[in-house]
Amino acid sequence: MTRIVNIALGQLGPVQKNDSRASVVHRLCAMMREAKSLGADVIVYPELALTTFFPRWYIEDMAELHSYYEREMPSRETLPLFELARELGIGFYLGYAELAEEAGALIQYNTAMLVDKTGAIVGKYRKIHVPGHFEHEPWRKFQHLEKRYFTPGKSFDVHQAFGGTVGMALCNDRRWAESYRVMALQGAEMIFIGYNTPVHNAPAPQHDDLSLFHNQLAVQAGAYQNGCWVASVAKGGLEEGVQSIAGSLLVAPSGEVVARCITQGDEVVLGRADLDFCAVYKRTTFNFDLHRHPECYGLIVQKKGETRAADGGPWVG
Ligand code: CDT
Repeated sequence: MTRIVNIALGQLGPVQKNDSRASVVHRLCAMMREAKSLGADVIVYPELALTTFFPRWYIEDMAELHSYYEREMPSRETLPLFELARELGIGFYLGYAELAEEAGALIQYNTAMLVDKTGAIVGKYRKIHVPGHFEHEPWRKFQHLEKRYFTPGKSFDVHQAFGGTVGMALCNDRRWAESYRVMALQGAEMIFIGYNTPVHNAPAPQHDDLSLFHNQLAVQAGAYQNGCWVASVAKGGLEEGVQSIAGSLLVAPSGEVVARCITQGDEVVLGRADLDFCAVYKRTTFNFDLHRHPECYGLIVQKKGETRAADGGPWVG
């Protein structure tokens, strides 16, 4: 049995505030059809793909805020995606804002789901490394209020799908070595990541010129150090006056980029992932069983940070 998975990068261009869910789903469906025509088994869409990136605004009205979240999945507006997946026999990963009811309370998550070729949800992931800030900070050109709008998730799980082991992450997670490693320790062979990354990060404007470089650096390192395929997909372009990086890519377990989007808009690019190629790294250089020393890594889970009082306390993100 071959273990080739054809992975389509389903990069989205901007979604403006007044774009309806139906219009976005229409774009996603067109991309799904194109991916299928290229021979894709699965298409990876971005983070918060169904709406504009609303954490750029301080929204006090709860009804307005909650209009960006999904209360159920599939919802009436997203059902066509599930139906098309089943009709075409193609899976998808999709990021969206989730409003979950837990013990009578509404909890807001930044979520991704994995859907198989029958249109069934295989698993969900709730973003753990939620970036940005909690309070309104008017000095910024635009806000990044993810910490206000999303409760962090609790675990990086893996799922059996498309003939292999799949993990999911979202945007800022891709910058953290821990994300990949926890999934790789569960045997992840493919990791799907959606992102929305503004070029400008107000607390660290000196990084703005490096935002595409850092995106690629993080994903290449994560793939190589864990012997995984990583598909990382943007919502890019100029959205409500804010420029976000595009640069979606598929990286092999060797750390090499094997497919890449080249525009700032809706774009489908196919990459061929041989899952057996993971073993070339997982059984040699990164053979965890042979080479890891967990007895030396205790601090990683015992300690959160290394902030020194002399630095004047924690910096902002
Ligand atoms: N969506 C998301 O996680 N974006 C972040 C930008 C953080 S800047 C406060 C990212 O890591 O790309």
